[in-house]
Amino acid sequence: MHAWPASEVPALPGKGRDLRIHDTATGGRVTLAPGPVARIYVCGITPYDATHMGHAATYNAFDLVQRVWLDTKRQVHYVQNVTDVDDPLLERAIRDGVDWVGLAERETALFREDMTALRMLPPQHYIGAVEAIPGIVPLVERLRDSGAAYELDGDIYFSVEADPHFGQVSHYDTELMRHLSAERGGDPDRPGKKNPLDPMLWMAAREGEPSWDGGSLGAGRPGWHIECVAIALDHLGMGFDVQGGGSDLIFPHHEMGASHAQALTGEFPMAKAYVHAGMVALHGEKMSKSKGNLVFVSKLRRDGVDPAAIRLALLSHRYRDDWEWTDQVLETAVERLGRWRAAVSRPDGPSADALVEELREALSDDLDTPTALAAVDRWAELQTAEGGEDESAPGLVSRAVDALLGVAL
Ligand code: 5CA
Ligand code: ZN
Repeated sequence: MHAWPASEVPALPGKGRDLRIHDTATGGRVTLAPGPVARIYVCGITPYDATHMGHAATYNAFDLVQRVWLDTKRQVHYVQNVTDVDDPLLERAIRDGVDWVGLAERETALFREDMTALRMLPPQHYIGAVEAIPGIVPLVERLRDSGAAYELDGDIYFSVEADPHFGQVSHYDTELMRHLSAERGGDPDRPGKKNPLDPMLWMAAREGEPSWDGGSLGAGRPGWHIECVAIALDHLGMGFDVQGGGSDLIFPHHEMGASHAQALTGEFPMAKAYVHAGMVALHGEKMSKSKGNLVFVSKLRRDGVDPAAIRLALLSHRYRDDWEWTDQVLETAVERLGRWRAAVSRPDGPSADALVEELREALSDDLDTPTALAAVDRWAELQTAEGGEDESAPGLVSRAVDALLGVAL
């Protein structure tokens, strides 16, 4: 699949700091020191509805991770998937009486537009689950042939006991795992499974549902976790730097994915850090396609809201926190954008060298965006109150806010 156009990332004087980020697996901060090419996999959308502020907040967090790396003069190898065949997508297509392929294409196209408008850096590899199927089949066959997977009435399940490190991403207890598995696409109550938590790797063709040639597996379609793992291993290999997504993906998705990859390769860990963004809520409940309590990026854009203001609204919260979207959050961002733009539109101003370092320090500190915004606020206030004589300052502030925060002033 094609991704979306990249906005240019201005180079800043000096060099950024290495990222210290919270890793779900170790439960603490890790300092990431990637090689010259940092490797990141971020779980993509299931394209049955438009991009909402929760999605945007999560992609914003991983966009910042990349901007910090780029500022340390590294390259970034970024991979993202599209879950373009899965139960919720098929269910929505049936509900609305539309073709599931068309639905997925339309919503993916809208997602690309939203990401472009928000200046999110595009992945180098943007891969759909459907196009990944030829690579998924041999992985499932390997897992089955090595005894890490088994068949149940034609479906193939992964045996969680096959990975000695199973449980080391989420550290959840069995009861919670079982509960979340049932809630998030698993089938812990299906009779005949070796362990109720075992996730499906390959689902045998069902009447009225799309299916693909699965070689020795028979016709069917892939399970959710193996889809992301096949794409990640194909394009990044084991031991990549960051596996990213929202906190609702910690279990089962990222736990199972890591176990699939570790059982396949015998290597540990799949990723150096498992990074999770908090959940954005609306009216007190997690924003979710299934509940329908959504604020869409595309709707705000149609209403004439500047995408830079949407981005500032996202940045005003710490990425790991759960937070609530309100009109006030957006109003504050619109007002802040106006102040910043006025401040950089002057021909000169107070020196911004210290500000660039403050931004670097804040972002390298587990993406502390509220502190970063406060630093720019202070420069803008000083500019308004006293001005300054540094002719390079307004341009430097614009470039720094663009390069590090993805906001075009
Ligand atoms: N296709 C899978 C991942 S392989 C999926 O979870 N798709 S999704 O469309 O449901 O979500 C896309 C991303 O947005 C995921 O990282 C998910 O954790 C995140 N996300 C979904 N809802 C919210 C929310 N309310 N707040 C923050 N992030 C969210
Ligand atoms: Zn995923």
